[in-house]
Amino acid sequence: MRRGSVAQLVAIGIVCGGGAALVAILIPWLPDPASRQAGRIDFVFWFVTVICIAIFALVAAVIIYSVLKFRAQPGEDMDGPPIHGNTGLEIVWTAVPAALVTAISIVSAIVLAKNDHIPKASAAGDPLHPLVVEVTAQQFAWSFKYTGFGDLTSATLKLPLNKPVKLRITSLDVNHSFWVPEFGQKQDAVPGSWNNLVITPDKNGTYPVICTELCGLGHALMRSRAEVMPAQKFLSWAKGQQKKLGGPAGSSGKAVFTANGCDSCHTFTPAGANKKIGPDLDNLRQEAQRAGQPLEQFIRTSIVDPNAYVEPGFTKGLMPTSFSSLPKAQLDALVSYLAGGAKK
Ligand code: HEC
Ligand SMILES: [Cu+2]
Repeated sequence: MRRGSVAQLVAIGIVCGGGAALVAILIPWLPDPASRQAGRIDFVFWFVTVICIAIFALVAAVIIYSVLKFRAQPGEDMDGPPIHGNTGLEIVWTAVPAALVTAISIVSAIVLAKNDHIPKASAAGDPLHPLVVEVTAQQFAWSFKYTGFGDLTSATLKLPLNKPVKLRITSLDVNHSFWVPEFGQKQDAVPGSWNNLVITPDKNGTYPVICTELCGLGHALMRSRAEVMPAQKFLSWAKGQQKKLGGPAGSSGKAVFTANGCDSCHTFTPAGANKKIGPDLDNLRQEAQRAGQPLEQFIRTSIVDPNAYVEPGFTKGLMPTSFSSLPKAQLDALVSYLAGGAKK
């Protein structure tokens, strides 16, 4: 092969590889990672992407060069020269991909093992190392329970910065899947089993929690938030929340309301809630009348057995049925809070 042809081949390869690299770099395919695990996964993505771009550049260069150079001239109708295999070339194009695929497997295996591993705590007795959170999915809501904090529950996933968190994920009904794009990993929520996911958030902020398994009518609404905050702030939130939820009935109703994510579907002015997926709870008095039930009884039944009476114009089965397992004191507090706030 003449030197001029090699230069042309290389030039075409650089143009193709450069174009592919720009597509990879300039388009924001993935959100910025907000956990150590996502950072490692990003590294694997780039490792594979660089290899792919190099191979693409090589293949594209050879194809484009051949199409331009060896095209049949007008009027030329001869067969090309007969070609036998090229042993050297065949060894190279078998050995190089084998080495690359092996390298990708090794890098991926290391990252997977690291991502599942919870390192030892630097200080003994750190209550946040690791923090265990039970994640319960159900049509169509998430709930997060902090077993180390008296089974405190929350409708949003609050997490301390730079602490490894062990999520134990399950479902009460059908298959769901837990996903925070910025944390980089998904994990199935399967009824009857507990699946683990380790996350070490390393950036303060609020990120979406998304269900990524088509789970029924309200699947697209099955969202929550993950809030990453400094460890100290997390501790004072957890302790304050424990106190509020355990407080005397009436004073804790609002805490129960937000801790269970009622505000993610309902409007209720005293709690500052303004969502429209469920009926407006400011109008509970008229709604109870329409259902022909006393106010408090109507509210209680609606919470523990939402499908017993379905407000006209709203979809049956959207409101989670798991609130029947709320501790009695919390349920009482919630009912009197809602009854007290319902407009006359
Ligand atoms: C995923 C969305 C969602 C969540 C979360 C949710 N609800 Fe509902 N809720 C609904 C829908 C939809 C209805 C209407 C259909 C029905 O009655 O089942 C409803 C109905 C109700 C009703 C009856 C109102 C009426 O006019 O019939 C009450 C009371 C109520 N919810 C209270 C609550 C409370 C308290 C919580 C938190 C513990 C809560 N809801 C959480 C969606 C939700
Ligand atoms: Cu779901």
